[in-house]
Amino acid sequence: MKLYFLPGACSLSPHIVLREAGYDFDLEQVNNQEKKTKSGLDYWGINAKGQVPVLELDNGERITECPVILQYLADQKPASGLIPATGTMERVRMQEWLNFITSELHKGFSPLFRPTTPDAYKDITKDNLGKRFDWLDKHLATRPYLTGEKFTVADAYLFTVLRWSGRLNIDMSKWPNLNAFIDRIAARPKVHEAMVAEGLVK
Ligand SMILES: N[C@@H](CCC(=O)N[C@@H](CS)C(=O)NCC(=O)O)C(=O)O
Repeated sequence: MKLYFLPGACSLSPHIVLREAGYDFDLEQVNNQEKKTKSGLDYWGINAKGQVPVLELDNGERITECPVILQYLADQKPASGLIPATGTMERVRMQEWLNFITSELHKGFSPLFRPTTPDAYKDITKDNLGKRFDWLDKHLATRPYLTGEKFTVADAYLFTVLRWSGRLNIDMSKWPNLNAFIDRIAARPKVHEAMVAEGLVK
């Protein structure tokens, strides 16, 4: 399979999961300005939504949307323990996390990346994110990972979006448990490998 990605973007989360689950996979970097892949393909032809991530299966079928790709990857490798089984209450809780991360955090950050967003709106956006961070910080005060003692796909996704605070100069000192979470996930060997492969760290 192949993952289309932008370095450090939300596509880092399926990239981490591909490595954590032990997949054999290819990576193809996308140039977001030109909407071209590194090998020269028109990215609009890969994903008509123009966004990463796209997971291309060996049969050519393509899957989009972070939470869906994460669930697909983990479901194909149940032994990896990266997601609870479908139909269980634990899976419902996992879906709550993925939905929260995608709608409240991932898309909560998006206006901060747009050069056209007015400063006043950026301030409101940061306030809103701060409220979510307050709650998350309390949650992570008593457990190392979102659902308890085990790393899951939700942690890969949360780590990916929380990393953006550094790029956006959001002062995270108010949320020590979020900082500890970021450090804990970054220290995982497969996460480090993914970040090296995307050129985010040496
Ligand atoms: N709903 C999509 C959103 C994906 C998304 O926001 N991708 C961003 C990077 S984090 C992107 O490709 N942005 C480039 C663009 O929109 O032109 C998902 O969950 O996968």
